[in-house]
Amino acid sequence: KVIEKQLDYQQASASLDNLQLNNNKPTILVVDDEQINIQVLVNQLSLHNYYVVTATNGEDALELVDEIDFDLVILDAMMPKMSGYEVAKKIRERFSLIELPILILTANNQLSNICLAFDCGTNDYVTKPFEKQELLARIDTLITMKNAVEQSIKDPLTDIYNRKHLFALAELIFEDHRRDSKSMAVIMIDIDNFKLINDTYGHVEGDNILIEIVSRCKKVIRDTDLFGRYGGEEFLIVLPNIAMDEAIALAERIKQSISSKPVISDEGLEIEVTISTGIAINKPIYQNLHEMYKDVDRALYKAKLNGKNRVEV
Ligand code: GH3
Ligand code: MG
Ligand code: MG
Ligand code: MG
Repeated sequence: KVIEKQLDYQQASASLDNLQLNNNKPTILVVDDEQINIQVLVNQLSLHNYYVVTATNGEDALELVDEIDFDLVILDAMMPKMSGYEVAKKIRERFSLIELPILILTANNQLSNICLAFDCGTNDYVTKPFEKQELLARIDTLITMKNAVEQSIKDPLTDIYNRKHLFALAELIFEDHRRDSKSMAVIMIDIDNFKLINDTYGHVEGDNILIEIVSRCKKVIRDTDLFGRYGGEEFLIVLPNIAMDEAIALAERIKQSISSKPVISDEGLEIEVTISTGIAINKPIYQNLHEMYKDVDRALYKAKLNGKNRVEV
């Protein structure tokens, strides 16, 4: 059993390497405790140009879901230890219905189980033995919908949340923290002298710098923090459950990660980039998130006035 699991894991990490090399194919995680079922699906899906990663139990599946950006998870319902329903529920703690679709594939066609599956957050339910064409059609639809949603919430250049989606999620966090009197922070980042950078190195290089800045920020912030593009060269980070001193420390680390080493241009030039940052913490007097944005904007303005490449509150 242990060896089997290890092999499985090796297979999974090999898949991970492949994924990072070159893979534009939609990626599907197939979870089933029976190898024969997995094999049938892997054959079918690979033929139809999907990239397939497999797991034989829920625990491994959840680990993989944390590591790899899947487009779909196909779950067997009946598995020892953790059922497909439980796995679905756990996945839904991390990803919403529109972020990561789940399809349950099972021999069980009882109404109560079908309803349970949807209660646990699955998007679709197919019974075995399945019609190959129908299953493929359902998979295609689920993935098409996921991609469409993704495009509507992400900024195409940097692949982080766009302003509209960021605001919508931030609103939920704000209300949640207000209700429970918890502390949250908003950090606003603006690249210093970006117009000059564009004028000096061109807009294509400017775009590359935006992507690089986003990548450096991502390395510092936590998984639970919201990160989005506010405008041209302005970014917002929404930090749940954080006190002012921690937020300042985080903003300083971000500032440091950008100013400490130049961005290397396509032509090998070293481009020095700095950012200015404003921070606001939610206060009981704030009636809405908009008031917090106003404060964070004021703080950012202060950082610019006081010489840029700095953090202000
Ligand atoms: P400051 O230090 O005061 O922030 O000066 P700045 O030059 O950064 O500020 P300003 O607002 O004058 O200029 C922002 C520039 O960002 C102008 C615009 O051309 C550039 N910009 C906005 N969006 C993009 C983008 O998507 N790509 C590129 N390359 N440039 C962009
Ligand atoms: Mg099973
Ligand atoms: Mg600006
Ligand atoms: Mg700027």
